[in-house]
Amino acid sequence: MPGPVNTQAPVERFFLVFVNPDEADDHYVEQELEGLVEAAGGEVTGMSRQRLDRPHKATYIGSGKVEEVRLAAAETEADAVIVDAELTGIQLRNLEERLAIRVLDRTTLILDIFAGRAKTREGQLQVELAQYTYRLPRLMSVYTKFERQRGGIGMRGPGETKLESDRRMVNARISRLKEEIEEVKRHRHLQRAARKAHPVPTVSLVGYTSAGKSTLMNRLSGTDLLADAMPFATLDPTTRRVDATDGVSFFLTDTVGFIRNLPTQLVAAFRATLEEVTESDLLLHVIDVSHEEWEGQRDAVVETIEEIGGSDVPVLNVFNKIDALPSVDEATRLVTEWPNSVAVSALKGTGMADLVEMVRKQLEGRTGLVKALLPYDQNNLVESCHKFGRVLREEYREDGIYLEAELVPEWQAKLKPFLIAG
Ligand SMILES: Nc1nc2c(ncn2[C@@H]2O[C@H](COP(=O)(O)OP(=O)(O)OP(=O)(O)O)[C@@H](O)[C@H]2O)c(=O)[nH]1
Ligand SMILES: [Mg+2]
Repeated sequence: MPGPVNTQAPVERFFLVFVNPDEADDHYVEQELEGLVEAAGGEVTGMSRQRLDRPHKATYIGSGKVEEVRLAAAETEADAVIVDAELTGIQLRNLEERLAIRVLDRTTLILDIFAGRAKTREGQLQVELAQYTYRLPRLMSVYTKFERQRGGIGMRGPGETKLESDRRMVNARISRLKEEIEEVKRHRHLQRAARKAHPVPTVSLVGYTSAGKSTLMNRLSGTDLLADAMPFATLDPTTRRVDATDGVSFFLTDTVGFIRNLPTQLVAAFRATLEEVTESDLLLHVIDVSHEEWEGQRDAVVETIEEIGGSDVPVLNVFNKIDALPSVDEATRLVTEWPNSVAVSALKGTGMADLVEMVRKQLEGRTGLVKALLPYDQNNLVESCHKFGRVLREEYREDGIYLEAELVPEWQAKLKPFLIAG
């Protein structure tokens, strides 16, 4: 009898090439890419670095470096080389030819991780759209012998070159994906419209990948979401209602983390998911202050928020992982220096009361106290206020139902015909 067959794919081995211009960031940049390789299920065999003022048009790295990488990759028995940059189709093809090995860039790696993480239909469609959009201008590298052939590509039309027919097919696929995303989005819009109709404000967690968003979400809303040191543990968004003890209620959304140089195709493809963020009443920007590069990470997140059109949403800076700081004074100093900030440890639960209090204050302007007298046939409205708002007083009087409630403006408007003074 033959032994059990090993069905697991062998771990892919990667040789890394860095072109980071600033020596001071080396450690961080390398660690980040290694983390991405691990998240994609790969292994690092070695690395090489080149300082470049300007990348070479043909091969990105210089020709001497290309030769050095070719030898090192072969010696370490790597399956592929990853360049920590966004490469053009020409650069990819030239590098694959000269290195005699498959070549990936950072964006392809990130897209690969996303493809592995997407669970919902919408997430999967968005990742696929990003992949095709990224691949389209780089299609020519399909013709080097190291590029894996993908399904669907390769049917030749009459009188067309293979490249032309491939482009046409990818374009058709992109259009179909966009249509499908529109369809799923319409459904999501209905869900969100239902949520928006509730007199409860919405809050979204944003931040660099691994900053602790899901850990904070679990802490605040009792969810059991995956929280992991691996980058991009979260891809699809989750929303839960949070009812804090001191009378503040809001919908909290956890979503995908950001990273520096986030591929624009990815940001564009994820527009539907990220709309949730831009339409929130408040953003909690979770920052891992125990990270040596937290200020750079913070800037990258602020940039991405701008890119998705969320600059107008108020932001509360949540300095997280203060348990991992060398001293508490550090946390105190940060909070005094930065306006609209609070220091917490999502892991240990430190600072949660302060955080909730800050959220309450920020949302205060969102809800207002209304007093209304509703006819008995408006019982549905009363029920909704109970279910989703904060009813402070309710009396069944002869002339109708008297209600005092805290509501967001949309709901204040619904009660408008029944408002009473005093
Ligand atoms: N020491 C410490 N570790 C924390 C804290 N909060 C989160 N972590 C850890 O940081 C890692 C990342 O946490 P996540 O909650 O998955 O981070 P995230 O922001 O959701 O990450 P992505 O979904 O990948 O974008 C996990 O290993 C957590 O246990 C904290 O307050 N202190
Ligand atoms: Mg997460």
